[in-house]
Amino acid sequence: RQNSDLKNIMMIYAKIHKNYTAAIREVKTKLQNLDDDFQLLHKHNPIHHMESRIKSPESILEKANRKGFSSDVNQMCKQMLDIAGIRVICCYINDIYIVADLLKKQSDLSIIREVDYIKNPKDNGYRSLHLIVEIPVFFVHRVEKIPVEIQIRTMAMDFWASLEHQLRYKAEGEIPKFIAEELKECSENIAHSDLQMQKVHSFLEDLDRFTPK
Ligand code: 0O2
Repeated sequence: RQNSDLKNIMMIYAKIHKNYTAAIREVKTKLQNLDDDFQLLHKHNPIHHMESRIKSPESILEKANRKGFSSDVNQMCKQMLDIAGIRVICCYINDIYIVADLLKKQSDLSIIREVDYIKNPKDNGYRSLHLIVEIPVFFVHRVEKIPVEIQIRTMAMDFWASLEHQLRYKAEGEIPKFIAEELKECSENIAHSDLQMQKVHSFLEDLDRFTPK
């Protein structure tokens, strides 16, 4: 079944790719506009940079099998809310919530799900704010509402998540317990540094605000 399911996905992957690319483009433009306007108003860019990706057919199939989603490809795509993904990397923790709140105010975006892995980190130490949004995309003959997963995190959280992902991939399965403990400690140190950097940034912003020009 695995092979025939993959073949079914491959048959419509060009269409999937085109639709989700359009949705990513729409959401990225919104984020870019917010970042530019925020810079103009507050002399600070909440977004450091962004990355995006469309799930590969293999990864769609792996997740569908793991989560017990439908084998009908159209149904499967409806159930999978992270085929399109954008990662927003911020400088400071407060920036994460600024970006999320500004997105939530946009009337054409629906927030489908929000998971705050910063207030409630995963057991392994993973931290990020996850939003699933739905954006209307206007095509030639139709309007389609397409889900996009937005992961918002600081540079420090991104550093940890990227290396942890690489190490997990290299370990090909369960990471030994002592390594998992090292990684968790590393995540806690990083969280502490994030708070310190936020404190310094807020202090300098206040100083600037209250200094007579
Ligand atoms: P990729 O390569 O980013 O696409 P799932 O975890 O997919 O079974 P769910 O509910 O969608 O189910 O998960 P969740 O936690 O909301 O978000 C999944 C995505 O968050 C992952 O996507 C990762 O990008 C990221 N993520 C979640 N937990 C961890 C973690 O412990 N370490 C790291 N490094 N990233 C994590 P994919 O599909 O796994 O990968």
